[in-house]
Amino acid sequence: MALTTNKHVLDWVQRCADLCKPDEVVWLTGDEAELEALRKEAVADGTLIKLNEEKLPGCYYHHSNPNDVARVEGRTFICCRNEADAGPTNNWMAPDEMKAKLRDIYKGSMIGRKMYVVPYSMSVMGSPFAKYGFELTDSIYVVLNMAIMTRMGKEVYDHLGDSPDFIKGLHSSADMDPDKRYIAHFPEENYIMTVNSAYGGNALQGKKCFALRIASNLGRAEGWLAEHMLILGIEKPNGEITYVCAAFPSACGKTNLAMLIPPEVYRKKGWKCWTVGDDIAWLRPGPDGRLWAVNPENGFFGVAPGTSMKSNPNALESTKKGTIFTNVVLKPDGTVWWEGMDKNPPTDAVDWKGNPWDPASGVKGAHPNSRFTAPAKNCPCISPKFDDPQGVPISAIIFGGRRAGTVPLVYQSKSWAHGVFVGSVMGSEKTAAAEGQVGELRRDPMAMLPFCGYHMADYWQHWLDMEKKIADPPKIFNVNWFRTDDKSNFLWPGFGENLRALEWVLGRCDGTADAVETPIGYVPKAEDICLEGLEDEVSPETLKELLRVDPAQWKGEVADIKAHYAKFGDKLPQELADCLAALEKWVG
Ligand code: OXD
Ligand code: MN
Repeated sequence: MALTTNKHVLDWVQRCADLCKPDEVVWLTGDEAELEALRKEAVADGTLIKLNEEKLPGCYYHHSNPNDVARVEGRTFICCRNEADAGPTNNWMAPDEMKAKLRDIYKGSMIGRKMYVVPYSMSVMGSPFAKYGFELTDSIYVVLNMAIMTRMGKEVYDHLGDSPDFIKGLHSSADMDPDKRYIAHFPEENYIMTVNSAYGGNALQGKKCFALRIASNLGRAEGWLAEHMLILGIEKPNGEITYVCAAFPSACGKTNLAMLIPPEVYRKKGWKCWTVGDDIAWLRPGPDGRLWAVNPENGFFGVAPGTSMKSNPNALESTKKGTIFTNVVLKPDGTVWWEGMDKNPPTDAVDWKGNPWDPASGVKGAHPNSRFTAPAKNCPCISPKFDDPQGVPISAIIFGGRRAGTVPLVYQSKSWAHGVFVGSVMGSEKTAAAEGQVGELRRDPMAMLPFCGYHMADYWQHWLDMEKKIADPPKIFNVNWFRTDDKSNFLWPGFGENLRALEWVLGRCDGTADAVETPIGYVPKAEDICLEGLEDEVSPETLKELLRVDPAQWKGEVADIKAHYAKFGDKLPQELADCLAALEKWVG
């Protein structure tokens, strides 16, 4: 039975049902009894495997279709009326053309299935940040993941009332044909259509589709920012908590930073870290002139391989209850394993494809992009402000990437506009885990390359314009944990030790830390970074090397930034061109 009298919702759901022809339309409430019945149904039809209730209470396992294991950037489209508005970094298709294509695929795709109506809110319901959406889907797996990743529930109808102000989303698993897989966004209609994939980043529409691609458009129109950023609270020994946001391309340790554990010497002094978000931040100017952030999500969709008690105990702990594991190794005792969890691969286990797995075979048991979908509340260091409808005030925005040379451990931009420049040119060198040549540099502005729902140069202009709306803006920094020596050894230990660089960031925010001004920005002097307890691993000479700004290396950087900017033609904001010109003048 429909749970609303909202005509806009009812008409649209009816139109989708007429097209997809499900046997039944199920209006979900998000109540626990209903979700439990869906879990049972999913176990009965083989979609989910119930895991060991004693060791992993409320946890389930899912094998995906082997052809459906990751985001598909080549099949992700921004369908705005003018191609020029999508910009050079997005795939574009005219809305009518995409809809005609999709109509053929959706037509009758739910015959013999149910269509679930999932009401959900991104961020706490009723918060000034909250945005409401519906995902219509034929996949119980998608429903149960959405129930973890978003605030799902019938309360959405009360908050929405009769308003047409909601994000529409249609999803069908159809027949999982990868050649007919589409992740389509219609920002002018607040509409998301995804088909032939059930993978999180494609099909859990609240995440990348809504909270980044559609929300980046909403933010531009309404004067806020939707960013691919973690949110971390850092508590000093005096109890004061400072919040920072950080954006990194993949494979740069974003989840580890979001759940950072301070080094022992810091812990003993009373430093603590609090996770507000691990992937997405919505940022709005507050009445106090500061920039305030919420994490619009309610769970973590984390990469499993490499997550261990050593690398990220908080992430691992988050997966101990109420979690859905996808494409990891399934152990005979109904628990899970993945490469990098520990050094004891299980015997008699089943690999991500569902086949018996021999760890000695040399073949990986878990897919490299296998995932856990875990409730954020499980995280031992979840911030007490996680559910605060007002969010948290942000003191620093941190950009970063994986760079073997050139970019120092940490530096501060000279101004907001210069910080936008720093974000617009950030990039990362490819690791063996990514497609392409190892070491090849991919520029990934603000880590938004696959997620900005409109022209990237307009997005930079929006960032520049935001300065006028924030009387007391966060300071903007860049970090690089990955600088190496000439034998390719990392110079910096990373992980919890990164707090040492963050301490300098906090010191710059409250005016207590010193720096030297260089042409790239403010860089700490070696003595400004605390090495207490780390003396055996990082010598003062190594730290100097980590902080070195070498004009010869920056000359190559400037040439590469020029090529990157050339893609944006005359849309490139003048302030960013000026920042590049200043660097060019320096390197000669
Ligand atoms: C993610 C991503 O899964 O950025 O968060 O791809
Ligand atoms: Mn992400």
